Amino acid sequence: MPNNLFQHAIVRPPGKSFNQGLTTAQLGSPDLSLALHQHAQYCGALQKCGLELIRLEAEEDFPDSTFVEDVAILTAAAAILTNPGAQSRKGEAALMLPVLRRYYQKIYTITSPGTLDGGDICDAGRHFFIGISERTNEEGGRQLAEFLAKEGFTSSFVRIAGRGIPGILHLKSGIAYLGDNRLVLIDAFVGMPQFEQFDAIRVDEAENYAANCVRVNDYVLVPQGYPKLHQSLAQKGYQVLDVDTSEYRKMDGGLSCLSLRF
Ligand code: CIR
Repeated sequence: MPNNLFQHAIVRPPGKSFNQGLTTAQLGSPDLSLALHQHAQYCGALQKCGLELIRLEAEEDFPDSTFVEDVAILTAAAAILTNPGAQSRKGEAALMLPVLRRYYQKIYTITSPGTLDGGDICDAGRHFFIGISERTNEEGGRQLAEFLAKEGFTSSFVRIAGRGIPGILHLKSGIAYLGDNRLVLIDAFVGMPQFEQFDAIRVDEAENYAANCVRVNDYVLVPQGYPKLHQSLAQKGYQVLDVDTSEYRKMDGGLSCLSLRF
C-alpha cells in the first residue's frame, strides 16, 4: 500500500511566455502547443491516479509559473508558502496564497532573507530532506525546518550547491521518495550517509533526468523515454505511467514540478 495517499493536485498550464522562463538546459526553445498537449496528458495521468485537479489559469507575467511545486510545501495539516530563490519567480507565491487558503487553515510563510523552492524539498514520510541549492539558502531551510518541527516532522539538510552535479537544479532533480522506505537516487547521491537507511533504486547516469519521478497513490509517474528506470520500477512491482515532459525539460523542469499534490 502506498503511504502517500493524495486526493488533489494543483496544476497550472504554461502560458505564451513559457519560453521566456529560466533555463540552463540548452535543449532549444519549447514548443508551446506540444507543452500544452503534454500538460493535458500529465493531468490525465494524475486523474488516473485518482486525483481531483484544481486547475489554475496560465499566468503570462510569470513564465515559470507552470512549475507550481516550487511555491508551496503541502503537509496533511499545514501548508508552507515559499519565497522562491529566483527573482523572476518571487511573485508566484502570492498567486498561490488564495488557492492554499481554500484548503488549509494553517499556512506558514518563508520570508527573506530566507529563500526556498519546493523542488528542493523531498518529503520522505515523517522526515523531510531539504536541499540547500542555488535557490534554497540555509535561512530558508532553517525556517522550513522550524515549521515542520511544529507539525511533528523531522528534517535534515542535503547540500547540493557548489557540488557541481550536472543537471541538478533542485534536490528533487536527483532524488524521489517512493514510499515503502524506497528512494530513487542518481549516482551523486548514492552512498551519502543520510540515505543509507533507505532501499535505493539507482538511476543509470544516462537517465538522470528520470530521477524526478513521482509516486502518486498506486502509480509511479516517470518521464517518457527512460526505459531502464521504467523497467527497474516495474520489476519492483510498481505500476508505472510514462508521461512525456520533453518541452518542460527544455526549461529545466520535470514531472514533480508540474503539480502540488495533497
Ligand atoms: C526554474 O528555473 O525555476 C524553472 N525554469 C524550472 C523549475 C523546475 N522546478 C522544479 O524542478 N521543481
